[in-house]
Amino acid sequence: MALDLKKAFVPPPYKIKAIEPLYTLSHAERERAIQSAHYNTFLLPSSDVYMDLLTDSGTAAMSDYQWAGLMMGDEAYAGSLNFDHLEEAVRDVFGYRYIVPTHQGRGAEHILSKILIHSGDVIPGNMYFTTTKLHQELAGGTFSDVIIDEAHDSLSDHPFKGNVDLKKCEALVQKYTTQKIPYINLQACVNMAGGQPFSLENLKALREFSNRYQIKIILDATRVVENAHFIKVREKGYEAWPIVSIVREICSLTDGCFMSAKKDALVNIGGFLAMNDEYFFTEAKALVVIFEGLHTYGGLAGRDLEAMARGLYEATCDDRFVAHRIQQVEEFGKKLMQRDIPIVKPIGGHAVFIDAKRFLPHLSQDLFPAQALAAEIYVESGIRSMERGVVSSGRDKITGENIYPKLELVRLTIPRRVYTQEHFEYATQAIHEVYLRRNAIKGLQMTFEPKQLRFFQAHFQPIS
Ligand code: PM9
Repeated sequence: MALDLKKAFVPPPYKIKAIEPLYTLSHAERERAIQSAHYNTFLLPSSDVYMDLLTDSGTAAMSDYQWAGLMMGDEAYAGSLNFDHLEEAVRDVFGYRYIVPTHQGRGAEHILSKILIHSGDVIPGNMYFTTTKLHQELAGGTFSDVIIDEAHDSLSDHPFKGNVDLKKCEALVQKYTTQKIPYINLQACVNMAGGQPFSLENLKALREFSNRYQIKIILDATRVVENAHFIKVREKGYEAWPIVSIVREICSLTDGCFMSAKKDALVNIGGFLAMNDEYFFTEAKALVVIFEGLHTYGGLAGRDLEAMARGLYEATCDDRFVAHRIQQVEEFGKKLMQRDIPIVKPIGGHAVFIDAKRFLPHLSQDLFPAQALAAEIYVESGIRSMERGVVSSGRDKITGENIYPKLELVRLTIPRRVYTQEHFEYATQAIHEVYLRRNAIKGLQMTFEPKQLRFFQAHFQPIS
C-alpha cells in the first residue's frame, strides 16, 4: 500500500525491544524535589522524573541497527573507519562535500562562529537560538532577527512560520553593508518559534537574495528532517518527493550547515559542520583539533560516529519515520487543544508549546510565568518540561536589561521513539488538572542568575 502521508494514520514503523522502568514519586516528594531544584526543571535529578519532556536532544531511543553499530566502533585515534561511514552518510543524505565532526551542536557553532564572524558583524537569523546566539556574540557578532512577524504570534497558523522576511534582510544590508554580514543563519524547524518550518519557496528566494549580495547561507540542520516533512505535506509540488530528496534540495540551496545530531540524527551525542568550500573546511579542521579533537573524531568515540552515520540514514530513508514522529507530536497537541489548553499553532515538529501568557494571564512576564508553569506541571504529574520565554532570552548584551520575548512558552518536547500514546494521555490529563487550578498559580522570583545561558542553572523561589 502506497503511503499517502497527508491522509493516512501512520503506525509506528518500529516495535519495542528493550524497556526502561519509570518510577513515580508521591505528590509531596515532588513538591520537595522541585524546591530542592530551585524551581528549575533542569536541576531535577532524572530519577525524580516520570515522563521526561525536557528536550528531544540526545534522548532518542536508538535502533538495534545503531546499537549494533556501537560494537563496530573503530577507536583508532586517527582515520577511524567510522569517520568514513559518517562522511559517506553526510555526502549521501545532505550532499555537502566536507564534514568536520564535533561533540555536539554547540561545538560546531563555536568553530563556525570563530571562522566566519569578525568583531562588529551582524548575523541575520530566523529567530535566535540560545547557544547559537551566544557563540555569535562570543565571536564579536550581534544576532539580528529576520524571521517573519507571524512567528512571534502564537495564534497565527501560518504554515511556514520559520520563513525569513527578505525585507528585514534587505534593511540590514542597507544599514550595515554586506561587509558586516558574514552569513545568514537559517534554522530548520525553528525551535524558539515552536518548531516551525521554512518553505522551499522562501529558501529559494533567500538564495537569490544571498547570491545578489554574495552572503553565505548557513543551515542549522538540527531538525532538517522534520522541516522536510512539513514541506512534503504542506508545500505544493513536493508531495511525491522522498524526504531524503527534500533534505538534499534544502542543503543544495545553502553553503554549509552545522548540526546537533542529538535530534534528527537519532543519537545520544554528536554533531558536525559540513560545507563545500575548501578554505572553510581547512579552517574548521585547524580549529576542531584545538577545541574538540582530531578532525576525524571531533571529540566523539568511533562508535558514536557509527551510530550517527546509521541514524542519518534511518531518519531520512524511510519516510514513515518522520511522518509518524510528527503525527505523535500533533496528536498530543490536539488532545491538549480539545481541553482548551492554549498552545502555539500550528503544532510544531519536535514539541508542543504551551502559551504561558494565555495559560496564566494574571502573571506578568517579570514573574516568569513559563518557569512557574513548568514547575507546577512537574509537581502535578512528575512530567518535566522546559521554559522557553524570558528566562531563556537572557539579557540585552549592551543594556543588561531582561529581554522580554513576545513568546512566553513551556515546551513539552517529545523524544524520538520513546513514549507511547498512553504516556501522552496521562500528560494531557495532568496538564488539564493544572489548567483547572491555574488562577491559584503564583509567579517566581530569580534568586541566582548565571552570566550566560541562565535557563540551565538559574534558581527561583515562589513570590510571597
Ligand atoms: N537544542 C534543545 O533542547 C538542547 C540545548 S538547549 C536546552 O532544544 C538548535 C536549533 C538546537 C540546539 C540544541 C543546538 C545546540 C543548536 N541548534 O545541544 O549543543 O535546538 O547539541 O545543539 C537543545 P547541542
